[in-house]
Amino acid sequence: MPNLQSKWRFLMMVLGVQLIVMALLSREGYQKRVTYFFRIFRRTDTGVGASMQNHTGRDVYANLSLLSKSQTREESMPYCPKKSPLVGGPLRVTFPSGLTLVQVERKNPLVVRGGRYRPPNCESLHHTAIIIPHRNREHHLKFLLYYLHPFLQRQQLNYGIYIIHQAGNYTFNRAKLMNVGFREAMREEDWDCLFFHDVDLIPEDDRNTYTCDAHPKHAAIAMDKFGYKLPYKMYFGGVSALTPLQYLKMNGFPNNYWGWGGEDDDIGIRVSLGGMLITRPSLNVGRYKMIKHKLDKGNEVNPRRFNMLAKTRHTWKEDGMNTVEYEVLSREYLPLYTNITVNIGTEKGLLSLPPKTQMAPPANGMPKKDAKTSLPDTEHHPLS
Ligand code: UD2
Ligand code: MN
Repeated sequence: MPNLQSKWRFLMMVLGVQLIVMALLSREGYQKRVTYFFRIFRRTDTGVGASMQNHTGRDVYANLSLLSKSQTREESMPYCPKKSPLVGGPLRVTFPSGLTLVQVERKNPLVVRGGRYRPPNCESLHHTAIIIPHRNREHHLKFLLYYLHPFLQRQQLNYGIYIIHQAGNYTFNRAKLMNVGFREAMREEDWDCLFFHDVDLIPEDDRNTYTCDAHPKHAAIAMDKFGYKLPYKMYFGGVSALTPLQYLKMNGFPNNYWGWGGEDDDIGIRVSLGGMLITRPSLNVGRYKMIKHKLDKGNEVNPRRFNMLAKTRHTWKEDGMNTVEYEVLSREYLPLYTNITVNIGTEKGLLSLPPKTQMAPPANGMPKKDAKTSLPDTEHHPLS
């Protein structure tokens, strides 16, 4: 049986230990240790979700339903904030089979005829047109629309999407289609920024804002196909953004690059010939996934591209926006985009025009032209 003295000694010991523990805890490191403990608990609670987020990002449609359609637009709405509260960072990008344009429409109830949108509750600070050169890539277009619409809505932009569809089977000409897109989009609205966008590039981070900078912007800086790195310093391919003034300052894009390659470098050279610099988002923001594909039939590698690039400094003023010639075959205001089908001719110009029915075959997934929503068919544009 322990006597009273040893009980007393035991009690003192316990008290002593407690005092030491308290003294330790109240020292500088206390807070750190407590935080550490809490972090351990939090990690076990939400670890899976958190790590999934870091690697795969958010659903591009998350929280978009917060934008309600029911509210009627008031005459004088406040401007949207400089930084949209819906922008959050990395997005999850996958390409599920079976997606249809009707599903994309349903997911985007606030997008109106011609692929136009403006925020329902505030006046946007930015009016951006997206110009997409296109032929026979309906499968890619569907995915791009699925991701691009909510992406742009998250950024509270007033925007419109234009597909510039090259008619016929003659060699593809990406840069000339961009010139057409510029002219045709500006005819419709006083856009303050134009995004020139490959159909197969999906942005992976909504902080990559689709607005223009003080200098031409190259947005697709980090692509999966280049290991999320810039392939070379002057690279200007994929997705780029210019104000109308910047675009005209460099006389737009070249019209004479037929087939794959070279035109993006020519455009990069024009930026500096126009006395401008290239701006870029950071590597972790300007991220894109390219939908895998092979080189298209009708877009064979252009063997003359290096010779042409060597001459850009002599040719840029004589070839570009000031000389682009084309014929608009149809303009369709579809639910998710405006489709402009265009005859851009060949190297020799706009000489032989086949009958219209042969020039613009109805593309898969593209509704037939609706007489009510189309402008007059034939407009010739030898531009001054
Ligand atoms: C690279 C560049 C691209 C361009 C091209 C050379 C990237 C991510 N992009 O793309 O900006 O400089 O090289 O020309 O590095 N298209 C059609 N139908 C066709 C052919 C092309 O719609 O039959 C359009 C479409 O928007 C496509 C774009 O042209 O995304 C570029 O063509 P690509 O995707 O075949 O070339 P790619 O991926 O090598
Ligand atoms: Mn591509």
